[in-house]
Amino acid sequence: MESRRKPLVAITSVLLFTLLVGYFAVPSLYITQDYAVKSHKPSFTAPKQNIWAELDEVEAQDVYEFLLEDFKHLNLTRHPKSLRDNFVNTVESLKPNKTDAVAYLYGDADVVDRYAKVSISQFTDGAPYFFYYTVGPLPVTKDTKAEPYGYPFNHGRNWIRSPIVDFFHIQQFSMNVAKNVSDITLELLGATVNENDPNDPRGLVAFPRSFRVVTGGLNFWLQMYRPSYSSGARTLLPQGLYVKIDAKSLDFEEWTVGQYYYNGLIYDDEHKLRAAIESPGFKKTPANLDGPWTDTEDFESTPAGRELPPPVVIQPYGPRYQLDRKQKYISWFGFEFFLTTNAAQGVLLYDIRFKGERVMYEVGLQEAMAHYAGDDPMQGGLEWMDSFFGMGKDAFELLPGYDCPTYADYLDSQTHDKYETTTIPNNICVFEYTSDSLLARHSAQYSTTASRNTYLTVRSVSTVGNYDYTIDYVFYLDGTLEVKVRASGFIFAAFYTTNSDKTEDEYGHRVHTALSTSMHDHVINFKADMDVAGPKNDLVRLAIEPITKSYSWDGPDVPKRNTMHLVEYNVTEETGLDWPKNGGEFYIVYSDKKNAWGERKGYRITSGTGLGNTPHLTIINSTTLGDSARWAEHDLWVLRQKDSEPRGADPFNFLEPFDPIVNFSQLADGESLIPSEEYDQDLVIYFNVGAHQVPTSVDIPNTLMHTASTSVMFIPHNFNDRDPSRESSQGVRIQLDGKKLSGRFAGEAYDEDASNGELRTRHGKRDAKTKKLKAHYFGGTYEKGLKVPLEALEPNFEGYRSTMHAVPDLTFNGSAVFGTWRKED
Ligand SMILES: *[C@@H]1O[C@H](CO)[C@@H](O)[C@H](O)[C@H]1NC(C)=O
Ligand SMILES: *[C@@H]1O[C@H](CO)[C@@H](O)[C@H](O)[C@H]1NC(C)=O
Ligand SMILES: *[C@@H]1O[C@H](CO)[C@@H](O)[C@H](O)[C@H]1NC(C)=O
Ligand SMILES: *[C@@H]1O[C@H](CO)[C@@H](O)[C@H](O)[C@H]1NC(C)=O
Ligand SMILES: *[C@@H]1O[C@H](CO)[C@@H](O)[C@H](O)[C@H]1NC(C)=O
Ligand SMILES: *[C@@H]1O[C@H](CO)[C@@H](O)[C@H](O)[C@H]1NC(C)=O
Ligand SMILES: *[C@@H]1O[C@H](CO)[C@@H](O)[C@H](O)[C@H]1NC(C)=O
Ligand SMILES: [Cu+2]
Repeated sequence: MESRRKPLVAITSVLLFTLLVGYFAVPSLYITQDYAVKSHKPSFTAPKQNIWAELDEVEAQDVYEFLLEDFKHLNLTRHPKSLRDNFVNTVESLKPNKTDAVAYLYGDADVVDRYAKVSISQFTDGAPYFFYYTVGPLPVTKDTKAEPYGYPFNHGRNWIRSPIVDFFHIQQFSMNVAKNVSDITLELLGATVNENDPNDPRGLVAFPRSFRVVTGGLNFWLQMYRPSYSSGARTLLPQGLYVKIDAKSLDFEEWTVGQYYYNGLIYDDEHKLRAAIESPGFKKTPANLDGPWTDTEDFESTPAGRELPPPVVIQPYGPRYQLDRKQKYISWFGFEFFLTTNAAQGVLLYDIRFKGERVMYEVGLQEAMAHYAGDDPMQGGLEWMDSFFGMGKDAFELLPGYDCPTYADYLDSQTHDKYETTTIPNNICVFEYTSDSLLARHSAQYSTTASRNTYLTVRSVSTVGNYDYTIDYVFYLDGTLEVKVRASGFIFAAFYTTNSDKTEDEYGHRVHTALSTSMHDHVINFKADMDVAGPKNDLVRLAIEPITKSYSWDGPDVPKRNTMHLVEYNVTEETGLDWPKNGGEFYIVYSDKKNAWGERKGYRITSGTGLGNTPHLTIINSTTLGDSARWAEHDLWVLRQKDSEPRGADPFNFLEPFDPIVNFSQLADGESLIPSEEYDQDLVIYFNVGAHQVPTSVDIPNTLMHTASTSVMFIPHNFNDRDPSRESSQGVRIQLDGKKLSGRFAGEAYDEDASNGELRTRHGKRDAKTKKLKAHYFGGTYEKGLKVPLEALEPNFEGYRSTMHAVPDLTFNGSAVFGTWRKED
């Protein structure tokens, strides 16, 4: 019997990890599940290799060494100081073409060669560029080559031009601007920047909204913020002063300070603002000061009951899934899939099968966008594309017993940037959970039957600056798959001037003295490469429509009956769809194969659980987004699957919204979905989750996950011949006493012994009087009381030590694209 040991609380030390080889050198706390009376965990190995696995540290180093040699002519430096240097930026595994992957998974082909996808930062023609290359096959041999990686991109180009050369100078310039007008900031905001300690709680920080990209460089507005005391509440502490910076020149010596904006008015320069302040009648706005109101916890309150811990779920007998940790392969009641990660996207699942049949080749996040609106220069142009910062890079350790049950399995992931590998421990969890509501139940006259709804969840949490996204892939016993995202953390709030001439109330609600929530749309895009019972699929809109019809059996009494019926519409070309009004259509991906009843095997795609329908972007033709996120404009897209279109988005899109490297409109360009020579009916779905968020007072201090959540569900639609959860669910059937036909259909012969063998009994005892089994359990049961160790109920964080999380500060530093920049002398 294998004892299950796993890190309960590992020490997160992103910086430390970069110095140590492997994370095993880092002390961790462990729990032993010595209360597990049986082990359901024989050694388990994936049937195939995980061909999507992220590069390990050895592979990444191999690639770095190869590139340093192969691109010798670029004088690649290991320690870049700015984008004026040439260097290897990011390194990750290149996902194999589906064509090759499928030949390996389902044919006789050899395992697919491993390749890396790298970005190299290169200063060319007086400007910084990022170039994508593939490097392979790996490990490096004399056959290994670096080749431009351009085929998935707009115009086949493998590069983007960066509008930014030097992060240090953006930060420094912004702080210098604020320092130069210290008299103004003191007068209007009651604080000045502290150069020696930018986080001085009494100081100010100047935060650049540096993503309104114009040709050849940047124009940006910056806004003053108070640093938060401790909890990271900076985005609740905007101040009412904004400054425009013209940073179009790649030479920061040429940058200039433009207009100032305060209380609804524009001032051409600091002198004009000074003069106005000194003139009579100048109207000041209230201060937005930090205080206990930004605290995330209330440690003091003691309402009755708070002293008792809440109920928890335990898993005394171990999990029922099987996990191959090395290959990151999971098998659970018919579901089988591979898991991998990368810095930009986080968790990706591949080759999802149910009961041996293909369901999805791939499902994974493409981009997490948040688009704000407001009547000030920060909120009015605010937009984030969080894969740029790194949904995987920013997926930090999970807290056992809180983020996931204590008994979950925790996996690590690795990312590579600027010649270093970072291991983030315990940042993915896998667990089963039993819902508080049943999967199925029925009370018959003489019996009641109940089947528990136990599901499998794969979870990670990405903390991108102010926001925390909990991303779940949930598998249900009937073959349903749910993709769910919940948001928490600090909202990115707007300064509230309390100026009745402004239109600020059109964009949110006032939630503190000088603070307003600011409306925004979260649109989070996923790709689902559907292979429902094989690759040949098509999308059908099954409409539920009203109809007036005569039926022969109605006769003259009812000449015409108002009723409803089903109508099928084939989706015959690549297109975007919105969820239908009144849920009046089902979007079904059908296979060319049929079930036993002659019905086409399908999976229905629908807006799932959480807060209403999943949203698409409200804004039409966003001025900020350009062509960088057209996928946000509809709920669901159906496209042809193509090896040349592996992704619907790219983190570099954030830098060039008006000429994005991935132009989604070119993917969704109306090609025919009618089978033909060049279309073999393999389709791909892109879908969005998220929210139209108008935060309210309950979002202070943090947004709450139970309402800030939506999901999309993939539900078997005649995929099987009957409900497959029947054979896997666990539950009980209670027979009622004293009736011969107990629990059976009328007329069915009663055979006292019939149920003996099939159905388990708890103690094999029959009712003394009737001789009948009273309760028939199906699936395992708990047989006796357990001594549960405290750790199963309450994780032990004593001795928890941790160093800094590399949460990005939402400037360019620390992003998946730019990596971490360290000042070096
Ligand atoms: C690399 O360094 C050599 C020698 O200093 C120099 O001649 C060459 O121009 C450099 N190449 C690049 C691309 O910077
Ligand atoms: C970038 O981030 C790293 C790690 O958080 C930090 O040490 C460094 O000072 C930052 N650089 C800039 C320019 O902000
Ligand atoms: C700050 O003021 C100094 C002195 O007037 C000036 O040289 C410098 O350019 C100013 N810096 C910024 C960022 O405005
Ligand atoms: C829709 O597609 C199915 C399957 O390809 C086909 O049998 C049917 O005729 C199509 N219906 C219409 C109205 O084109
Ligand atoms: C979107 O806006 C741009 C200007 O920002 C304009 O050139 C373009 O025609 C607009 N496109 C559509 C489809 O409205
Ligand atoms: C993958 O597919 C693309 C697009 O068809 C093709 O250009 C590329 O060569 C393929 N890669 C491999 C390794 O076959
Ligand atoms: C993106 O693709 C669409 C459709 O092909 C096209 O109209 C648009 O001009 C493209 N945008 C860019 C910046 O190339
Ligand atoms: Cu939000």
